[in-house]
Amino acid sequence: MEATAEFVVESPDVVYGPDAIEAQYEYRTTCVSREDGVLKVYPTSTRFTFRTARQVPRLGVMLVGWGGNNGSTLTAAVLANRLRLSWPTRTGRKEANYYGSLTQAGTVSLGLDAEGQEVFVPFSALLPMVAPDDLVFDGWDISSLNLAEAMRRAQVLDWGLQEQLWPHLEALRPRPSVYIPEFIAANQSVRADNLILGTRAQQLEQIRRDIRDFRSSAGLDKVIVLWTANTERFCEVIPGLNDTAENLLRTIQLGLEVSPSTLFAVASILEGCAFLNGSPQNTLVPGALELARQRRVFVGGDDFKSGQTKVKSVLVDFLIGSGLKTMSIVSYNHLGNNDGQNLSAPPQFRSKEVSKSSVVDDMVQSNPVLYASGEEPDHCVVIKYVPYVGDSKRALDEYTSELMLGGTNTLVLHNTCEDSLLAAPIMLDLVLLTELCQRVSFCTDADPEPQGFHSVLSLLSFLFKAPLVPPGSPVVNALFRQRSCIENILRACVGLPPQNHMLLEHKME
Ligand code: NAI
Ligand code: DG6
Repeated sequence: MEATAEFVVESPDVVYGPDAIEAQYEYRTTCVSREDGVLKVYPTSTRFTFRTARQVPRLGVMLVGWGGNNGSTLTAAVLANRLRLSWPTRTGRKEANYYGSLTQAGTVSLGLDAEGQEVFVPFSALLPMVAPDDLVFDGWDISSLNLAEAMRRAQVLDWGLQEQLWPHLEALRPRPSVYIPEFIAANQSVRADNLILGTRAQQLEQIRRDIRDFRSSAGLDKVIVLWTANTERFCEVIPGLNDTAENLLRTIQLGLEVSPSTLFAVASILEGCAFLNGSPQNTLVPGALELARQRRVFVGGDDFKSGQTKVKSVLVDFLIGSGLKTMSIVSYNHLGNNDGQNLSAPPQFRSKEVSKSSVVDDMVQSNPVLYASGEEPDHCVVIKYVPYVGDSKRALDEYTSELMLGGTNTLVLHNTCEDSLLAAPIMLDLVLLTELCQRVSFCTDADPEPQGFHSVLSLLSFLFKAPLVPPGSPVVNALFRQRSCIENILRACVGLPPQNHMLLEHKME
């Protein structure tokens, strides 16, 4: 496969204009209704026109928690790639890459060539996307360390790489941020030396000024804000406080309870910037969701789906999908980075426990042959802070499933990895895909008024442990269904049919 492959779709349904790619697309699906005890299935077809603007913007990314392990690692990774850095390790020289990024290191099949072989291109070749090397970073942190010092504190990257990056990162310093001690663990107070003071309303205004300042001083067309700061405790959703956009804005003006992450979400939305939540807490309270909808701004969340949960959303899909009845899932983690220290406090652990535990619901509910209504596997999540292992997270999982005729199958997994090196490429994909979605509009024959995707950008589900979806929309956790959703929607934008893996050409004499 060629590493970079430009392609053109030769079809009367696809027009490559100077400004946009326009594709006519037949969306074929089915409607099901229950009639007299029988499920009636009606194939349906809707004609869509997709329009994708071709001009990629100069894109800025503002990370909340910029000086953390994920924030500093992502910034370092983009710089290392931009500068084409390589460095010695005990197993030989390594070169910068974007492994772990769906858009940069994943591929899609365009179809079969004359020899009947599949032709793959990088995911990023499907539609014009911002190149990660061109991203411009800025952000906030309650800790004042510059990005070089933050990289050293994180202890994620090889020393030879850190040395080369140091002069480039040293000049980058996080902007002061909002610190409300009761939302994160008390053990975080020692790093809180870089703060926006004042009332909640003044803090909101400062965040908004920061976004505007970054946009103008860096000459950006767009800014996306991504929360990668500490996991907060859940906030209560209370009528009158944060249940509507109006109430949430009033709450901020009155200085009533609002979490720092919700304050950042509101500031981003008011500035017209997409906001993505990489942590598990319920930042996007109903009032924030309503505000996003009113302002037509994308929001996405919650909690990056990086290692253990990604495997879980494949493995349980495999088990239940192949007809085995998974009855128990037990997941232990221990890690020694600052995230682990913050999660050692019960309210912050609780936020993570909730998001890590919700990830098999759709698979269980998809199989009424195995599970009676309301029945679900036992699911236990344990996280322990073990400073010595640093960012190298250990995840141990045990899956126990019932086999036919009373048999039992127990699978045990041990997964060790640098947590931030898994999270950073996911952050990259989130930003690149969100930006791309901002350039896509569509209409149908029945509703010719062009519209964009719903403000709750559920297309990003692949990248989140507890995907936010529009009200009433099914939540999909199964990883390959999530991946197919992204791939097939992007294919639709260039008039390609969904990937069906049937390979009928090879099933005929
Ligand atoms: P970290 O603790 O190294 O970084 C978080 C940073 O946020 C710290 O530098 C801290 O000073 C800063 N911070 C805390 N409150 C802040 C506020 N109000 N405003 C601005 N900055 C603030 O943690 P790490 O490893 O970078 O993870 C970040 C988040 O991503 C955590 O919530 C973690 O649970 C979540 N996450 C991480 C994954 C991974 O694989 N690394 C996967 C899924 C989620
Ligand atoms: C311990 O689980 C710490 C967490 O922040 C995780 O490392 C992070 O959420 C990644 O979780 P997972 O399940 O996607 O590997």
